Amino acid sequence: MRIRRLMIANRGEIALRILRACKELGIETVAVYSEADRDSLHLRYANETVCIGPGVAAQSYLDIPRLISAAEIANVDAIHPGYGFLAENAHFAEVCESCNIHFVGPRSETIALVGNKSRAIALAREAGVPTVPGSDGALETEQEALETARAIGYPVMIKAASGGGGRGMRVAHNDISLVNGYHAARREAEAAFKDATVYLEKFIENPRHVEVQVLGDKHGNLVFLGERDCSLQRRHQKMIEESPSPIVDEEMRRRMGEAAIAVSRAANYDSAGTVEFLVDKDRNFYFIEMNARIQVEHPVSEMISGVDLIQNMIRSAAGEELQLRQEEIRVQGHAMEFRINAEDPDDNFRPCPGRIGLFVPPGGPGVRWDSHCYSGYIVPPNYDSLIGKVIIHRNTRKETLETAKRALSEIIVGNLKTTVPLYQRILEHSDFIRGDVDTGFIERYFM
Ligand code: MV4
Repeated sequence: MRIRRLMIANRGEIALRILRACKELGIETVAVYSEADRDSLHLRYANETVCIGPGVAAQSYLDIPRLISAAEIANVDAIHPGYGFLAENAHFAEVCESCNIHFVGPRSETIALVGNKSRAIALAREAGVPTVPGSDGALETEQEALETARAIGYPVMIKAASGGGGRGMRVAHNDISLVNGYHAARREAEAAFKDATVYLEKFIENPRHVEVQVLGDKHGNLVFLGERDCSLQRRHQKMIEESPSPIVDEEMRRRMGEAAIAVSRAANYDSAGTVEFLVDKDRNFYFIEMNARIQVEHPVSEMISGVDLIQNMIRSAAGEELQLRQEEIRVQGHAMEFRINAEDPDDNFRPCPGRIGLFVPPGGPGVRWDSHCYSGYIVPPNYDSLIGKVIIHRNTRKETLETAKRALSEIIVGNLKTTVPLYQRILEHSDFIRGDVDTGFIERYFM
C-alpha cells in the first residue's frame, strides 16, 4: 500500500534525516516527541506533532502503546524507528504489522533471527560465509564452554547471543578466566537482555571493524553499497567512520559484498541493513553480526554511492521494487564521518548537556552536516550526547583529511564542550593519516 503519512518514532538528528527523506518523497510527516524534546528542530517542519510523554525514554520513545496510540490518532500508514530505541525490537515491528502500519525496516521474523548473534552466525556458516572459529551455537554448560575453548585454543571471546555494542562480552586466556568469564557474561546478558545465552569465538587481537551496507526490497532484490571502516572507536562507541576502508581493495570489496549479500539473502532481508565483519592483520574477514537497522554512519555510504538510503528503505517498506542494480553501483571518492558529541574528551568523555550558545556549522566544498541543533538549543541530559555528524566527501583520502581539518576548525558550539578538539588531534596522528588504525587505536594513543 502506498505510504501517504509516516510517523517518525525517534528524535535528534535521525528524526530530521527521516523527515527530509519524507519531504522529498512527498510523504506527510508526523513527529512524536517527549517533553524533553519540545524544542526539537524537526517539529517545526513536520506536518503534525504529537507529545507522547515525559523525557524518560521508557515512557516515551520506548513505550509501544503510546507510539501506536499516536500512530492511530494521526492516522499514519508507516512508522520509521530510526536507530536505537525500538529500531531492532521485533515485537514493535510485529505490533506495527498487526495494526496494518508499515514498519520501515525488516520483517519482525528477520529482526528476531539476526538479533540472535549465535543464530546469525549459524546462518552465515550455512551460506558459506567466513565466520570466526568458535562454538557451534550456544554454550549450554560450563563444561561445554571449557571443551570448546580448549579445542579452539586461547585466547577466546565469550559473547552474549542477544548482546550488542560489546555488552556481555568477556575475553578468556585460560581455563580459570574462561569459567569466570562464562558465568560473568551470562549474568550480564541476563540482566541486560533477559537472555543469558552465550557463545564463544577465537579472540582476534586488535581487529579492524569493517561493515557492509546492504539494501533490499520485498521482491528478493538485494544490493550492497560498499563498506565502512569503523575501527576508530572508544569502548564500542564509534567515533570516525570512513569509506572505502584503507585495507579493502577492489577484489576484497567484491568478496565482502558477496558475503554480505549471502547472509542477507539467507535472512530474507528486505530493507537497509549492515553486515559486520572483523578483519585480522592478514586481511582475512569474518562475519560477526548483522544490524537490522539504519545506522548512525549511513551518510558515509550515501556520499560514496550517491544512494539515498532513507528514501530507499521507505520505498521498500511500501512494497516498491529497488530501482538499483548492483552493476550500476560505483563507490566514488572517499567519505569520512565525525560524530560530534556534547562530551568532554579531556574528562573521560563526560556528557555535557545544556544550552548551546552561538552555533555555527561547517560548510563549503565536500562538507555535509547532519544535525538537529541550533543557537540557543538545549541539549537534553536524557538521551545520547550526539549533537551532529560532519561527513566529508572528496576524491581522495588525502583531500578528505584536508577538508576534514578545515571543516572541524569552523565548528562553533558555544558554551558546551564537544569531541571536536579530539578529532583535530587524531587528524594529526601519523598512524591515522596512513590509515593504520585498529579497534585499539584510541585506547593506545588517546586514553
Ligand atoms: C570480537 C573482537 C575480537 N575477537 N570478536 C565488539 C562489539 C561487536 N561489534 C563485536 N566486537 C568485537 N568482537 C572476536 N572473536 C573484537 C571486537 C571489537 C572490540 C572488542 C573490544 C573492544 C573494542 C572493540 C571494538 C570493535 C570490535
